[in-house]
Amino acid sequence: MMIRSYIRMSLVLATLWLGVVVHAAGQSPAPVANWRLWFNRPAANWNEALPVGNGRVGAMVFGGVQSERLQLNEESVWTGKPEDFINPGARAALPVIRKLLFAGKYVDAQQLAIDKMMGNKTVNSSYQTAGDLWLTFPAQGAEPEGYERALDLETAVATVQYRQEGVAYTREVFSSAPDQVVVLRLTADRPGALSLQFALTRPGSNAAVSVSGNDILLQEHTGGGVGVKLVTQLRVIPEGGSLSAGGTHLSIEKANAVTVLIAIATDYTGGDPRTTTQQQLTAATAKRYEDLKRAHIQDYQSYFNRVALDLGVTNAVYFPTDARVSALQHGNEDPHLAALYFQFGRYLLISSSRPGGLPANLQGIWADGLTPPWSADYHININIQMNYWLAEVANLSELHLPFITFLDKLRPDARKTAKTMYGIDGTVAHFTTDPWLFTAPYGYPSWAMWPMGMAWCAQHVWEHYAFTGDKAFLQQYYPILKESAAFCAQWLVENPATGKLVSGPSISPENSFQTADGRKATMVMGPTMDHMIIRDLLTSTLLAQRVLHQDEAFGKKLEKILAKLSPTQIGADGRILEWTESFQEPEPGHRHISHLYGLHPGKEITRKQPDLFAAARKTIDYRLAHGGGHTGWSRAWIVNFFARLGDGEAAHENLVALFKKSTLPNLFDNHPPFQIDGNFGAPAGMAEMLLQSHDGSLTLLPALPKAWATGYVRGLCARGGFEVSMTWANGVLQEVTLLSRLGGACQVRYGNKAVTLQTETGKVYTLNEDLKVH
Ligand code: FUC
Repeated sequence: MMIRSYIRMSLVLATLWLGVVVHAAGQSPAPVANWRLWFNRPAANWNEALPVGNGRVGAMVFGGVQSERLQLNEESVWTGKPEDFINPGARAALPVIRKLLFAGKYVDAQQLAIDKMMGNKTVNSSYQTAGDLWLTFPAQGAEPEGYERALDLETAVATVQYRQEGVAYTREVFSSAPDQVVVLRLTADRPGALSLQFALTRPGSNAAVSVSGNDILLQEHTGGGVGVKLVTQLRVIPEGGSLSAGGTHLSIEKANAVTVLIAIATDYTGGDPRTTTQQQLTAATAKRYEDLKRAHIQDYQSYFNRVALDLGVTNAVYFPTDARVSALQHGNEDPHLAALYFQFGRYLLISSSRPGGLPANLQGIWADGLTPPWSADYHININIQMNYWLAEVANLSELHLPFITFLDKLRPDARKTAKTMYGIDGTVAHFTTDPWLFTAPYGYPSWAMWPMGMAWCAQHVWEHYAFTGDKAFLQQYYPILKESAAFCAQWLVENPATGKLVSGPSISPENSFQTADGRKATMVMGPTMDHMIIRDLLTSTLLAQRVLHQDEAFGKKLEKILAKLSPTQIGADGRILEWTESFQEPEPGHRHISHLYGLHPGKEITRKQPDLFAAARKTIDYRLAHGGGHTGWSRAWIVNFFARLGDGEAAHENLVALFKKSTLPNLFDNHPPFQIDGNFGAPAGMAEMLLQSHDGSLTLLPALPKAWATGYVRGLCARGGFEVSMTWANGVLQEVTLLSRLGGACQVRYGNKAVTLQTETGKVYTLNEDLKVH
């Protein structure tokens, strides 16, 4: 143990003084600088294990030598069931609560909301593990040598390699989208060297496990009968040697190689999961391992290879990933780790969000045990939205679709909640939901009384269109925008003091303020974020109507509302007001920075409004000065804010803070605990540092930090259907290439220069640092 920690410390120190540039970015990459996470020891816990996934089925690979664990997941392994828990008293209480809030009786209003607005959700629901596969190897005299555990982001294959008693052992693990199974392959360089036992378990001891032929079958009706029916089925295919069965396990003796196939299914979308796993295993068994692997890599690379990024390489790349993270925590510079984190974000999205499936939850698809934090659900007051900030810009547009189809499925319940709770049309959702598709609030108003969940999410429909120009898509999903806008149109009420339209009762997620008599409250009429979201939503809905030539009359109504909507205000101290009035803040460094929605992901605050732009800067500086950014996702959001403010150094500083304070050894984002939103949000912020397209022009390198002085990026996407590649050196743009997918005009900006190009569909335009086409 002591020797191990000595070696690790030496590696850290070596990295520190070896933190020199071995390869300037922009040149062809040094061979070692590839996209791999690797470690020289097995995972000591779940936060060190390596994730593989095909969007639906995932595994965390621990890489133990004598005992290997693959913790398994399937996206629909959920307990619970649909439940209508709308509080029947809501509708009558609504005008009373509004009146109390307008009169400044915040605490009284809050009490009424607890009694009359919060639903009584009685059915527990949680995402859960699909089980664990255990491989047990016989004890050997000698210690393993040359141990390496790795995840190759270029192939999406995890490997474990070591030598023991003169034999080299290799394991490969991947989750195949084409074949819908997890595949594990064990080989050794000496014939007959593989003897081991396989067992399948699930926490809670309620699963029925049986063995038949080459298969182990695990079945459970999750949630004690209130949840999905789960089947996890394992097939062991040895080459050489013998296979024998125990009560609940299978053993292999002296095999040359073994292929293991794992199929997991539930009845979430109907059908018999047992039939599904059987069919998937039959089909995969008929294929050779090499063919399964080839199909997997081909499919995965069709997404992954669309973007290349080089921010520079130092000697740090010679060190294991955990040593790099730890060296960075000691002040080492490692731009390649930032690029690795970016590509890891893309890897995680490809592995947890595929068309036809559920969206990535709070942990993507990877969660251990039966009670993951926050049930690993879909929080819709920032978290799931952040999961998808990366999708379009990082050239993974199709992977955005699970979120949008999920919103579509939320609509019936969202309509019912709007009507029953508030007596109005359209769709509403609150702070969170799950695959049982509820939209009513429950719990405490301090986080739940926020009717803007759907309105924020709906914006993703417009964003997908803005990047792709896909009119058929917009036509199909326009009702998500329209119904949410319809809700907002009726939800807003006039503030008697200002004559402006305000949203309420509502909160500024999940922040609180101090009332005049020193008490803590959360609900108001008119939190700033609500108006920013509504402004964004109504504007996008109007744009969609113009594209689709429909709903003109409704559009006129929206225009009137926009004109009367309460504007974003700047307080006496120069910050953006978070609520309609300036309150004392019990938590000035609060993790939610909701009133900067207009800066990011919204587009209300740009350099075209210098006052708001400066106020946004003050707002974020103030939050940070009071300990802000202390959760992974909050820090990731801050990276995006500074990118939008055009401050590359501050954006980079916060990215490094994310690596230092909120990153686990396997590069998972740490809330704490692990929460995947930061893994998507920070790479999205990195993309914003390199390219922005939210304000009508395409801005190149708007927030390039000194630490990335020389580099290149290929394949980022911009609104208007442009694919952008750039090289830069010593902080200066060298060349930019634009592929116009949709044709049309495009204003390109770099520093103080701007040029407008008239582009043709499918044509490539190359510009130099003066933005001259050549
Ligand atoms: C939001 C945040 C929490 C956490 C939870 C899952 O409500 O306020 O920090 O990320 O979602």
